[in-house]
Amino acid sequence: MQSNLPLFPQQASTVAAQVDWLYLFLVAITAFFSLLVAALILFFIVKYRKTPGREAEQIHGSTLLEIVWTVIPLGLSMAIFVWAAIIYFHLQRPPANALEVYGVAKQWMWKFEQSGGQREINALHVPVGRPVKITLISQDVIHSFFVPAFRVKQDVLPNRYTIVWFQATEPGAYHLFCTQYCGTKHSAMIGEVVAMKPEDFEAWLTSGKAEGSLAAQGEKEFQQLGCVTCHRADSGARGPNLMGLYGRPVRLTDGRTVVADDNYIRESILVPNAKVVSGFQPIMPTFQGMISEEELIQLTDYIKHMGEQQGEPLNNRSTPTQIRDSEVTHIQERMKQESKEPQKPGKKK
Ligand code: HEC
Ligand SMILES: [Cu+2]
Repeated sequence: MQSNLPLFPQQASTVAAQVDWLYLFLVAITAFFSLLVAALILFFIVKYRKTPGREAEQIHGSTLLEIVWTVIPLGLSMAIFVWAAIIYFHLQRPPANALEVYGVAKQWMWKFEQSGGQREINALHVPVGRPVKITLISQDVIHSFFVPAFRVKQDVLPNRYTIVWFQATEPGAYHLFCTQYCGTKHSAMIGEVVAMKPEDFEAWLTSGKAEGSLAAQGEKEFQQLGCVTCHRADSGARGPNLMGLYGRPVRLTDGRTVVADDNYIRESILVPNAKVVSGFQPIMPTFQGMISEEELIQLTDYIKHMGEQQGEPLNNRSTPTQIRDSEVTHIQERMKQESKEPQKPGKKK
């Protein structure tokens, strides 16, 4: 918009211009009324200055004036509200075809992971011309993800996934800032988002040394952590079949129904008893403190894609069988035992 007047950062995403127009409108309105008030003050000072032989006159009420100075600001603020809400709604709804990326913030760095397993620190490579959805979480305090050139900003919270999306329009490297004061090295919590031509991005994806896709790593953890003992179709249905769980409503024992999204799956693993699936016993042990945020993301990604790999109908979930209380304690005991042993298969004797 204004290359020789750097009032705003470069516009490098599809929403950047919309955000700037709204912002310019706010600036214009503010400037217009500030100047109007200042000019009127000057005008009245001169026009109604004290002159001999002229007395001040009191005015009591003017319905016309009242209506005018109520309706005009109301109209203006409603226009701003509706305009901003449209942009906000747009920014809150990532398109379905978005490239999925995960980001973990910690004091004081950004860690990103593509679903193919490519990891980066303080850098994120994305293609231009395709929406990119980032699922963000913090390992410690509240941070905030801000890429000025894209005009997107999203708080990054501990214990809860938040989402930000953008579509880059121009190849280039753009600043990434943390905009939530998060400790002594907050100002060093910076990085860059590198937007590349799609073909360059494909080349970049294959150039790194990924340790296998997120889902593949998640599957490994699913075995190592013993999730399979309860969550496989042939595990005697001690736990629900997770096939096709993602994105579907889940009935809970307390009668509520919740949608199985990223946050639900994360909570199911860390605080299994917070929401117990209807028809099942609360026997699942907590994995709090045993799994890192990265591993949680991998497990979730694995569970997300479980249904797709098998191509089975999504509503083919097993029905629970009754388990006796003795069996419940037995399983919990065994889990405790197993969790004390080293989990890396390589270390087993
Ligand atoms: C001791 C058996 C057991 C183990 C081990 C176990 N779970 Fe569970 N899990 C359950 C049971 C029972 C439920 C249903 C009751 C509940 O919600 O707590 C459940 C519920 C869940 C749910 C919610 C499912 C739904 O249909 O809404 C998820 C997700 C889940 N487990 C993931 C895992 C993961 C990942 C692991 C391994 C890190 C794991 N579980 C280990 C028994 C287990
Ligand atoms: Cu921070």
